[in-house]
Amino acid sequence: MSIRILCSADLHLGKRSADVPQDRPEASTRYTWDRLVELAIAERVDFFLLTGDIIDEDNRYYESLVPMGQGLSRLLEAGVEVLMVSGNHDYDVLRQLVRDTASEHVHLLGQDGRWEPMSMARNGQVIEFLGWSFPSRHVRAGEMASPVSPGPGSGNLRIGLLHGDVGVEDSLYNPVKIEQLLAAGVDLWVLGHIHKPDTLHGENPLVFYPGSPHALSAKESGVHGPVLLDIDASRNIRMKRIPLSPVRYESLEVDVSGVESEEAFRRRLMESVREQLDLLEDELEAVAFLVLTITLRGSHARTTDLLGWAGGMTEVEAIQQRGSAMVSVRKVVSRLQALVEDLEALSKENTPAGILANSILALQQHESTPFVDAMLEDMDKELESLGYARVYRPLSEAGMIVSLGEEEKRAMLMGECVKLLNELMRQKNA
Ligand SMILES: [Mn+2]
Repeated sequence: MSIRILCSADLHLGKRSADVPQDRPEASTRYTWDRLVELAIAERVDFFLLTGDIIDEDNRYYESLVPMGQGLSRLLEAGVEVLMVSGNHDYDVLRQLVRDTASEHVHLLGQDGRWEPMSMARNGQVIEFLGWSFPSRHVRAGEMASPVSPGPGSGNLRIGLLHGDVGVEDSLYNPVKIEQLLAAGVDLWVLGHIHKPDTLHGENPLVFYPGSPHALSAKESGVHGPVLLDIDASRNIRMKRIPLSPVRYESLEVDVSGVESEEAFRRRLMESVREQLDLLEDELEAVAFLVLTITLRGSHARTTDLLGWAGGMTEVEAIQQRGSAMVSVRKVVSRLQALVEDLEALSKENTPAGILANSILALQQHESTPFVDAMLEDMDKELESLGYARVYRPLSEAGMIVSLGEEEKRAMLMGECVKLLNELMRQKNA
């Protein structure tokens, strides 16, 4: 008979998704916790594995206590065994929550940073679990002992649970070498910490990150949801991802070359959105909010007009609806080309247009010029002062201000240079 297991991690109970209406229940990870519990019960799973960062932080204790307690008791009634390990965010609070919601069917493995084995019988099979929990917020290289299955060749199915940063040597969050996992005598590793779903090793053992079940920001684009495993008596593992996240982030590129009017622009844009919705069709059933980052590509003489036409999109709650999914636009990014025949020649001119052309070329080629460096420096100053602004403090405290990477800053700057240059050229040619 087969064993059915639901795997998830990095729920961050207590957090809400960015760029969606904050008063809607679907914005909150608590919503997804309830869906996970329902799914485990509806799919009649034998085990529900949670590999760390289930709770966002210690200060989420009171917020998490009731939903956790309710969920765990529903799982208990349904006869589901829950096995967890804690991660860097919930190393302390998960221990306390599990103690307070005391149940003999809820197990937090490997407390105090020691590997803990636990055997459980189901459907005539014995399954040996092996888990390790974060003892503190930071765990550096070498601080975790390598996992070793107890006793050789029991013939039982062995499953490892671990939170950590596989393959990132200098990580503060338990850097683990994949070799350590492959050598542990375990048939299957369920990992936590990385929010993007990822399979690191296909079989013998299967090693994977189920990823977070609830997308929290545009950085977590793509499908998110738990993984359902069916393991038959001969150890064949069938793996199925359930796209459960009520929020989905995607980026969409729209080529606006040759779009001459606002009407044509709208048509091009809505077509692109529809095409993307068609592609995602099978994964939208549970999605309440599909949040797009739109990148405009191609070349266009009236860059400023174009960005004006695009501006209205980000101001409304939704631009389209597909089934239950409301489609919104969080941001429109310009990656338009300069509409100049010979940028190289123009860049030699000591004119405003020449300086802009030179800057665009430098930014494209990842080079720096005094002018580009000065603009980047100004940008840093402005961004820094924004961080201190009183109006943004609530966002900052909610952890919703995302800092821009070097690449992003350069790309933004290039967008501005192109916009200016195109405007200059248009005025010159008018
Ligand atoms: Mn983590």
